[in-house]
Amino acid sequence: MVICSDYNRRGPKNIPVKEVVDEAVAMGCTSIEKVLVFKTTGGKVNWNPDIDLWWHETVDNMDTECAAEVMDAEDMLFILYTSGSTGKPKGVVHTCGGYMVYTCYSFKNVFQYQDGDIYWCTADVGWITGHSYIIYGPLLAGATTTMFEGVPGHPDAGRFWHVCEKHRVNQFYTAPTAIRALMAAGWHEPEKYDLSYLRVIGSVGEPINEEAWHWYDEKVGRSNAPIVDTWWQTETGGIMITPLPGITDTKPCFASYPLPGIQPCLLDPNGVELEGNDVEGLLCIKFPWPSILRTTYGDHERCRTNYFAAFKNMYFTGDGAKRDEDGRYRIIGRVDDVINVSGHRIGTAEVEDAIDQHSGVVESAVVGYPHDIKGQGIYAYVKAHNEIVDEEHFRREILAVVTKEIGPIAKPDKIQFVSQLPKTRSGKIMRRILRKIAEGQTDQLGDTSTLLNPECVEELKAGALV
Ligand code: 7RM
Repeated sequence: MVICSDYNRRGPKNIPVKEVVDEAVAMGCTSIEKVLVFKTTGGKVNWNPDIDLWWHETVDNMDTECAAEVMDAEDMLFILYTSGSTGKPKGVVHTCGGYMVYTCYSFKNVFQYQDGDIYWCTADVGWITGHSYIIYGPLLAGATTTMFEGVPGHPDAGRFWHVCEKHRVNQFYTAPTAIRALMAAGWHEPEKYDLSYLRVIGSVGEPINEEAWHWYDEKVGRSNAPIVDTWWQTETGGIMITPLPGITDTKPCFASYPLPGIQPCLLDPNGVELEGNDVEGLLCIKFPWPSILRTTYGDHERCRTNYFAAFKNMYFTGDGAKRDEDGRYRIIGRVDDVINVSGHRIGTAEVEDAIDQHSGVVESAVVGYPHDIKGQGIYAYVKAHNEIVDEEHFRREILAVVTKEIGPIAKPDKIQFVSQLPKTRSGKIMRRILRKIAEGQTDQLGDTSTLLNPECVEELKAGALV
């Protein structure tokens, strides 16, 4: 059974959720027997009486008692798909016992939740942050958790602060991309609201830049609500590295210290652990924790090679990090081909796969570049089969394919059409060059002599969209 709404509200737009579900069912999700639809907007929907049921007509006739199903601690709880450096997204599997123990424990401690508090996490529930810290952690802890349907900037840049004031929110948890967008849209906006109930404010999803950290601290937290810069991943299930409010001194851009029980370490590329402080390396975890991923759905070997084979007896996170003179961690970002767009992990390979599905495309290469609001933007280099007649039309078609295959979040911000991509002799695309061009640093391309087709560099530079 699928439970969905007719539409979701997203700022001024209504998203046709039922229509998306209809399409999935039609495409061959043969296991689906019923679709239970909650009427949110009452907008127009297609109705198949064989499988569709209205929520309001169905629940009225239901028993109010429902016996809990007994589960084994290691039974699967959910699968959440996440991007890696290669191939299709992996289905990260979490199980009942460990995940619930850890999200409850970390929620209570990181947010210092007290009875009677009102907590609000603005994440999308479809992201691991929504799973762990809107639903499981807070509800297991008996907390009051706020759910918000909308976007930060609608109807204006004061929306979040208005909700905080109205519901007297005590703990507020959001992402740097939202902070930067709100900061740009209304530097003084938070001052118009009573935010005196806020005791802890959190950040998650990507490195928070220093300017955004200070704005969040001063304008939102009024220098009186510690920022918890929480580092973790879909695979870790819950928060791993974070300051603890009132216990750890905060430092801009630093996720700081691991939670009790978590054992991070930094390795050099040869897998040698870097001892002591003031070092930088690949972030690994030495010892398992309750909500560690159990497998990648349908492919256990892939889980092993992806996370546990890079370095012996270690979980490898895919992130690089620094440890300062006091042992605090600062996360630098992904070391693999993964772009972090507004806190969403997007594999460059996935976007390339989607673009390549357009029949007019020969091949493509996707890289990230610094973006003021999103953290990173998506830059695509596309080689077409034939001469392009209408670039704008072609661009729109490519964006439509990406939206359909992955989702609107993966739409390239920039598409540069090229006659060839820079290739090494072994046929690998030289992403380093493409990354530099996308960043506007054409004077820092480095050695291009190992390219099979060094002549393409001038064309790439001339056509750069910067
Ligand atoms: C919770 C979540 C995981 C990746 C991770 C990092 C990046 C997350 C922070 C961060 C710097 C942070 N799960 N990341 N939190 N980088 N500081 N506080 O985001 O699976 O979607 O992404 O996100 O690169 O590996 S996720």
